[in-house]
Amino acid sequence: MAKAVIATGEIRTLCRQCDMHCGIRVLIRDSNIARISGDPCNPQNQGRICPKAPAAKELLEAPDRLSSPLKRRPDGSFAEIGYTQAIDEIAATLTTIADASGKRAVGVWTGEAVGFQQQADYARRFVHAFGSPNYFSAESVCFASRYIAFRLVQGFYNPFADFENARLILFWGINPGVTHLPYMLAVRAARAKGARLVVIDPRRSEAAREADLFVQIQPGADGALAWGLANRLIAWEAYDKAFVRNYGSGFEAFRAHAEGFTPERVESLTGVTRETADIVAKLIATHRPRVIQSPGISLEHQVNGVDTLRTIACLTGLTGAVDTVGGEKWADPPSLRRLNLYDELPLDGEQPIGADRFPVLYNLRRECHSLTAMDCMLGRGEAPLRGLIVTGANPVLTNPNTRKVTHALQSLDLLVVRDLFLTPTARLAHYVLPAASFLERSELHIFDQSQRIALTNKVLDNRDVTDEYAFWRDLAHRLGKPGRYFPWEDEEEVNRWLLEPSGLSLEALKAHPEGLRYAVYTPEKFRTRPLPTPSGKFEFSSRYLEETGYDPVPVCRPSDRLQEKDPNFPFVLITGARKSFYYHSRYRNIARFRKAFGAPEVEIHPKDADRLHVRSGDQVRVVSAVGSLEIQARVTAAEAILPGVLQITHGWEAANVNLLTDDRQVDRVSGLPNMRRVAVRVEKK
Ligand SMILES: Nc1nc2c(c(=O)[nH]1)N[C@H]1C(S)=C(S)[C@@H](COP(=O)(O)OP(=O)(O)OC[C@H]3O[C@@H](n4cnc5c(=O)[nH]c(N)nc54)[C@H](O)[C@@H]3O)O[C@H]1N2
Ligand SMILES: Nc1nc2c(c(=O)[nH]1)N[C@H]1C(S)=C(S)[C@@H](COP(=O)(O)OP(=O)(O)OC[C@H]3O[C@@H](n4cnc5c(=O)[nH]c(N)nc54)[C@H](O)[C@@H]3O)O[C@H]1N2
Ligand code: SF4
Ligand SMILES: [Mo]
Repeated sequence: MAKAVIATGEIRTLCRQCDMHCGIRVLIRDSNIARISGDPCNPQNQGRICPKAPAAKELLEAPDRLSSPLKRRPDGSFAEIGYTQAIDEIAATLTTIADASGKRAVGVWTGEAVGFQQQADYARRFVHAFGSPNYFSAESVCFASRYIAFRLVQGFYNPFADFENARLILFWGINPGVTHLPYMLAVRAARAKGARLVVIDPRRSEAAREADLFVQIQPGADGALAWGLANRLIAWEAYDKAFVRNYGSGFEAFRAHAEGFTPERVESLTGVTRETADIVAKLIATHRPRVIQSPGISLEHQVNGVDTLRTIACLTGLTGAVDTVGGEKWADPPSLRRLNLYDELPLDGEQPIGADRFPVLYNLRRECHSLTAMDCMLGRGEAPLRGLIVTGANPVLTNPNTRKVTHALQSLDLLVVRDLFLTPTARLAHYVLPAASFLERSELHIFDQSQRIALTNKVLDNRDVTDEYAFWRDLAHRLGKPGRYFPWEDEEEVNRWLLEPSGLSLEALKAHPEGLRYAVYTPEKFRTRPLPTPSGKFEFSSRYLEETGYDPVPVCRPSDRLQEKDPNFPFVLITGARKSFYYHSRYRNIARFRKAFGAPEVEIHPKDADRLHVRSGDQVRVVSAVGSLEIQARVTAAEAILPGVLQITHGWEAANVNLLTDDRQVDRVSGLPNMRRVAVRVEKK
């Protein structure tokens, strides 16, 4: 049972149900959470929160929340088991697997719920200490393409948009009112001061409804549009020549490739009229350098994602918005200790899964390719993967080709899942361990935008669960040797150790849940130090990629063209457009949410619906080359989606769209799967 760490009062902390980490206030009465509201003192969200923040109370107190470790019986049912016994048995099986198939037959997998920073690093540290390079994460179906593209072009992977001072903001398939609320608040403030907003999306998203200009593009055609904009800026000589000359490399090759993207060709590749594309190019030319290119996940869920994102990253160079006020700023990282062990304990000679196929992913991110892991589990891959510990992820609902994912996980000798609930992934596990939620642990968070570090305050003590640190520590200690890599008693000790070089104390951070500034932003750092790219320059063309066997200039491939329709699969399906109430597979067990947004549905244009004699509420079957599912139709307004394009949000067990997505259609550089341009047909039931 969970009990608040104080009997009555208010605890200020951060919501960690998405990567925005908004400030929240948790009101405690009689040792229970009474209410969760926004924290007006937090500069990031200024008191505003999305519906998921107050719902954390219902989520953590949900009747189906796991309260005991479970072990699967041979008949598939689960029996409760003591935590120590579970750790003993898991450690013994890991040792058996390592003895039989080598240490790298063991892997760990972290998901969105523990992703990005400290919590994921515990898992990395564990598997590395164990002696295996096989670390997988949700990032290889999330932002790995953007990370790779921006690091290769600019050196910094995640420049943060200075919305406040921008004059023009381009949203490339991002819908932040739903997905990154604090960003949209900043955009609205900028627009109140006169900034323009252009939204590029095949659907008239919430963001598109607020935009000055909505550019309705065919799914997967963003690379061609970006090249078209580069073509115009170069032809009009309306780009930052001084930046390109002094800090760029490979521009001539880039310019030569841009020449091929004439307005006529771009119109035929994107479905965007040349007049509209010209308006966008003119807006950029007028407002540069205070122009922001903000790409969303849709550009990554494409087979040409890295190159599309490299082209967009290059536009920032053309506009001179690199590390500038009103453009895309680069944050300095804080001085913190690192939990990963790559420097201390190199795993030379250990071949990580997928590193041969996707060397750039491994070299830049030190993470393995999770889709290739499925083949390894099925005995069809380059090496055996026999044991896997999954935490904070639900790959059965979130990874492409669910049938294959399910078979792969079922074929393991050991699957351990740490979660709050018995999810479809957990139901396949040999052991399920109840995990601490974000209010039941304490961790550091970096806000790069404002260069602040914050610490989340633990709100609840819950003896039924273990936090991420305690779990990896216990398992490492039980395994003997790796125990020395987990010397800290608890996460508070870890936090103190991580903070030491920063000069900030844990006590000071506890007193300031909104965070403390660790550095002041200095613009245009490239003037005084080389860019952190291989050449030290802004790379319009990448020699590193060429040497690794890829195109040096970001190429817009024919596969990016409006695909020639296979008559069997005439529709293009976008998957995963987010809804504000849900987060991937989470929150479907909150009754209030299901009432507000009940059933999974396929969005369809009225013309297509008419042709198929489908009405809103009808059940239809959607079929791809990989699988099929039954789902309810919702006929949209005429301008809400392009004809021939459908949309299904992922994360529903009842109509799991990843039954349709294909794990073989991947980006050549990053290995990220195509989730936004899936060829399907619709059959009326
Ligand atoms: N409420 C909520 N918030 C979330 C999440 C969640 O599940 N729920 N998930 C979080 C995570 S992990 C991520 S990665 C982010 C994603 O954040 P976003 O990128 O904002 O997310 P999406 O809603 O998937 O996509 C935004 C828009 O892209 C459009 N789109 C689809 N295909 C294309 C295309 O080919 N080109 C263009 N230009 N647009 C296209 C869709 O129609 C959609 O309106 O959201 C985060 N925030
Ligand atoms: N078709 C399609 N599929 C997609 C996408 C898409 O757009 N289309 N988007 C992809 C993207 S961008 C991403 S990031 C992935 C996300 O993929 P996942 O990370 O697999 O997604 P979640 O559903 O968020 O899974 C998180 C799990 O962690 C549990 N959990 C919650 N809090 C905690 C905690 O504090 N500790 C632990 N240990 N567990 C916790 C939740 O109950 C849930 O089961 O999905 C991808 N899948
Ligand atoms: S946007 Fe919503 S879920 Fe994300 S941190 Fe803010 S309040 Fe929490
Ligand atoms: Mo994501």
